[in-house]
Amino acid sequence: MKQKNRAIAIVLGGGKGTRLYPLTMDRSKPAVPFAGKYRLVDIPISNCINSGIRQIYILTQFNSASLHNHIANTYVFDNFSNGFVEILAAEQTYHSETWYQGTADAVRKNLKHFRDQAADYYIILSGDQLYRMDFQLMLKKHIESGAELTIAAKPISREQATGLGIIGCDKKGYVNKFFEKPAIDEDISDYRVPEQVMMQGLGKTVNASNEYLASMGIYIFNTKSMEEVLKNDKTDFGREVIPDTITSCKVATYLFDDFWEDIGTIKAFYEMNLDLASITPAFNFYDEEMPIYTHRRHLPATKMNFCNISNSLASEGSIITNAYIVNSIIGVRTLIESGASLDGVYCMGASYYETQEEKSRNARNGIPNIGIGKGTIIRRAIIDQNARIGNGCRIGIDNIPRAEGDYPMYSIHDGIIVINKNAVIADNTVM
Ligand code: ADQ
Ligand code: ADP
Repeated sequence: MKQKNRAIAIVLGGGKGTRLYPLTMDRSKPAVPFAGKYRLVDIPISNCINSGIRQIYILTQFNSASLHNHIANTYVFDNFSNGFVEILAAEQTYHSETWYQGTADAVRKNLKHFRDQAADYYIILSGDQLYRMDFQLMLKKHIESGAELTIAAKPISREQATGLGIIGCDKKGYVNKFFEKPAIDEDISDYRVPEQVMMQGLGKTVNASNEYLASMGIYIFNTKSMEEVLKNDKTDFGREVIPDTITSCKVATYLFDDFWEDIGTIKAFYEMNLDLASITPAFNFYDEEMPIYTHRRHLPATKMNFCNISNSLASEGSIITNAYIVNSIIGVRTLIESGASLDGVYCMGASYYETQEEKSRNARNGIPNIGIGKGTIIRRAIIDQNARIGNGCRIGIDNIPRAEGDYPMYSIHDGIIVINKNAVIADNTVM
């Protein structure tokens, strides 16, 4: 018997875009390590599982080994739930060799897979946002409103509006206009949302300066309506498909005023990670009701010998010796040697431990071991997985010119130094 009101989830896992480059140099965006022990894709997938949605597609440009491993080893459902997480990579499409041209193009190219599920609703999600949401509540609102499309919407101020899709709606909360990312000097005053709409949607008043509604890039479509609105060659949801849908379909909003943040750029990604290590982070991972799931690695607890550590997170399997660490995240299997000092560092850790034999070979070849060497000082940096940082390095501390851009072993974006995955940084390097 077909389940009632069945919804499947489609996670948009990144374009050709280079916004998280170089973290996406060797892996697809959903596989980017996050918060010490997670991958970005764990956020939307966990929200789906916690909402009882277990048919989940991840659309990504390419299926990197790390993404495949992570999904295959983490999201294994029992035989009776029909649950799956399936990666649909652009490069693997039989009929088209080209990359997904945009979000709508990615969804359109995979409609045949979604049709096989005979779902009633498609839930479209972004792959680079941090939030916790019960999609069943949104689905309930969608069904009750009789809309063909419901857009999750967050009250925001005029200053926040430039990077987001802005929703205009009538007194009942139905969407009547949409403006994708208005410039700061654009007059959008007629997009102000009536107070009663905020009140109806949230059951409470909002901060007086939050008079606009931003699209959170989270959409619930009736399956037939989505098929209809994609019968063209429009490539993007935000720029084209959503504005079109408003003219042809009944579109509702689902108001949401809890924590929600886009983490799609190096700066946002860095700041959000470090915030998680602060005393009162904006997002709470410590929630057993709606946990964020990830790969069970069966690693031992982290060992700390004579350390001074504050406002920091240490993931499992690390060994930290005689180090000073503040405002930092230490990822899984990180080895930090004596006298190292870290401030404002997101260290992603390692995907394996080197054997004694490998370490001896490193020593013979003059290559640092994976981890952070003796007496190395690092400020304001992201260190990608398996990086080898030698002894006595000074990274991000000296007052030297640091031009933004990509260099052989690292990049600088928004003043943040990003050490590449597998990078080899020789002893006494200054950058
Ligand atoms: P953006 O996040 O700027 O705005 P977009 O670049 O389309 O929109 O990204 C949406 C999601 O799709 C991201 O997770 C991205 O990685 C992914 N994505 C982008 N191109 C893709 C492609 N070719 N194939 C697969 N996935 C792809 C959108 C809306 C705004 C809204 C914000 C909220 O357009 O209206 O306000 O999200 O963050
Ligand atoms: P994790 O899920 O712990 O973050 P990865 O997905 O990066 O780890 O790697 C998964 C597994 O692949 C590791 O547990 C390790 O066994 C293996 N692995 C990855 N890279 C290497 C390597 N360069 N040499 C040996 N084993 C590796």
